[in-house]
Amino acid sequence: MIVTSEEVREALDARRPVVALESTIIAHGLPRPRNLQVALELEETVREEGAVPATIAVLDGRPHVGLDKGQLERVANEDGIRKLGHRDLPLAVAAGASGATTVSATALLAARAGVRVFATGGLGGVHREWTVTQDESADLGLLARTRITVVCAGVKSILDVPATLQRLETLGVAVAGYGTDRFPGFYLSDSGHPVDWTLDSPEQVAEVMRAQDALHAPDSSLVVANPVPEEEQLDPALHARVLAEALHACESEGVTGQAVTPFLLAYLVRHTDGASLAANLAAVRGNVRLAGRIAAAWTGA
Ligand code: PSU
Ligand code: MN
Repeated sequence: MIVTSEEVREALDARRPVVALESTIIAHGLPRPRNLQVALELEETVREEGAVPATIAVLDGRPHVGLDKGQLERVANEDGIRKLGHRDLPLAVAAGASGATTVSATALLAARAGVRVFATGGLGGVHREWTVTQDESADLGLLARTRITVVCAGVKSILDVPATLQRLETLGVAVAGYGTDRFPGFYLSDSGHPVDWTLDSPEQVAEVMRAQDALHAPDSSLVVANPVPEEEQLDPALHARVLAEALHACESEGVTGQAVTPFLLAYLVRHTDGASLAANLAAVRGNVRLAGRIAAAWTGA
């Protein structure tokens, strides 16, 4: 059912490092034409660390783990490419549809294909106004049930960050700051909230992964929260001002469901003159590079 590219299959069979990459950030999180460039660049970054990139998406009803250039182009440029959470996968397969995979769908497909390390920008989570909308990303529930290591810059700052941290605790998902005891804030280096655990090297992360397996703990994820470097973060005052406007616009325009996150991210790009995009890209690049190193430590390469 899952089409694993030859390169990815060979690397997995030989226990060489592989890093899964999601495609929603490409199709729905970044503006065209920059998105395709970024998709290619992220794959190149994984390669620089000696790992094989496995970008994941569904094309014509087939889940793909590892895309060639033409397939990446489809994800970046095709009109009508859907946004698929894990619940959408069987529906997309049966309909023969094409879609980009969110963190939840990517983590599921990666784990099924045998890929253990995954890099993204920021996780989805509990939205502000949760008590009214009940909007909580399916990312969290899936990560509570899937054995994968996710390298991210925390959760998107458009969310209710403390509520999301609490939900991760409740769900039993392990969270560690990478080189920091502060939980990163996606566009910002520090969300203002602490984390209980700090890991300082790819080898330490791999040790935790081995301990997860040795303990036969429930099949949950390890979240490695890697902050964007302070010199590349979005100016916190600008972030606070534009985010407040974005949340207001989202509500007054009646945006709901899957459209909320892309709407807010795009609003920030427009109203920060691209500064939020620069910070988002800096965060993703750093995460992808670290994921390559973790994958290498994990496979002992
Ligand atoms: N990280 C980014 N940009 C994004 C996303 C993550 O830097 O666009 C995507 C991920 O695919 C994540 C999704 O799973 O946003 C969350 O969407 P929702 O809140 O609708 O679950
Ligand atoms: Mn949502």
